[in-house]
Amino acid sequence: MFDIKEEDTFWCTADIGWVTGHSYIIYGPLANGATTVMYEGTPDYPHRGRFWEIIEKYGVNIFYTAPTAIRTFMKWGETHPEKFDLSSLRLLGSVGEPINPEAWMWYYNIIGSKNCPIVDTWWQTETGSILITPLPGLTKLKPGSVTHAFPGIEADIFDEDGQSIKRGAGNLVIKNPWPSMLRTIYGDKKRYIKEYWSKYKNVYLTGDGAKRDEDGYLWLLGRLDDVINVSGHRIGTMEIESALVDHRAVAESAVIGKQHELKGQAVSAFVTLKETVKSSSKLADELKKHVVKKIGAIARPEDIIFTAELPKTRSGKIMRRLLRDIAEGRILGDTSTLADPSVVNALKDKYEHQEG
Ligand code: 7RM
Repeated sequence: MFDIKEEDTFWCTADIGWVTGHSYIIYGPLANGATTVMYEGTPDYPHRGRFWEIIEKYGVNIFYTAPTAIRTFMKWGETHPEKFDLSSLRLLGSVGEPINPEAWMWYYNIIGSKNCPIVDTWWQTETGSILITPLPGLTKLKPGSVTHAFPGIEADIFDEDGQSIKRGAGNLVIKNPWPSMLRTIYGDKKRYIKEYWSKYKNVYLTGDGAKRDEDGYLWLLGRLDDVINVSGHRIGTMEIESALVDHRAVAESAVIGKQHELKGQAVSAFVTLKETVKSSSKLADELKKHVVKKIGAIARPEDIIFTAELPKTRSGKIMRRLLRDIAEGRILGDTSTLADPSVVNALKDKYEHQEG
């Protein structure tokens, strides 16, 4: 997956408490005899070029980070990476969320100088290691696609009845066992069987939505719990978020379905703008139109809420469940895994203010 050699210096920027951290900062690189970089700190201290400075200083060859970080670097602008020599890099990796094509291109052009393949690696805590990824140098890449399952892994997309979907969207499943797979949920075997092995017989349910395109490439659409149902049309959060981030003013976005009397659910979009852009109701209208142009009228956001920050876990995953609580005026659920708990309260105040 990473084409790692003993001479390589590998840097995975994940939080070490996230499965990506201990697996790919410690076990993976060290078991392969490579050198690993461990960094504890934020990417903007003491300055916004910190990561690029570390790559230059230690001659990092393989760099593995998350789309949320890449979108933050895009928001800060390319002047920061441009100050450092990144020519030691030969391979880039992405993990944790679907990477939108715009962020993929930025990563490829600005960080990789159009010289480094990107491995977009799909996996879960449950799978224990990467199961779907391009093979660097072998797989023809498509920005935003995880491409194909790793050799030996039988990934498939099933419809509700367990039929394989050859083209189009459905539930991502794994059909055969693999070395690092989950064996139980500690102290709760029943839940293990219910969550992962009950929908389809002898097939592992990942809980993610995915689609297969006309060339047989796999694209992740987000968690099934997050899928939005507008007047009977199922829309992945990823599709709308990617359309929003495609607009020149937008740095990051999180989309949720909010209860709606007529449509079942209506689309609410939380949007972080690039630092040079000011929010306005005119811009909100423009963004709604942009989504309609990219996807269609069905995906048009009912409201756009501008926010400086989105609620994220320490591994950078947006907690859409909390955004739904805010949009539907509920008391916030468990916030203990947030990287910065103050973000949701600020957002809640702002949302109530904007609604009022
Ligand atoms: C490694 C990790 C698992 C969930 C998974 C997906 C999402 C992870 C990708 C991705 C699209 C990717 N473990 N996910 N990698 N979605 N493309 N390359 O993240 O247990 O914390 O999360 O993360 O939804 O089910 S995890």
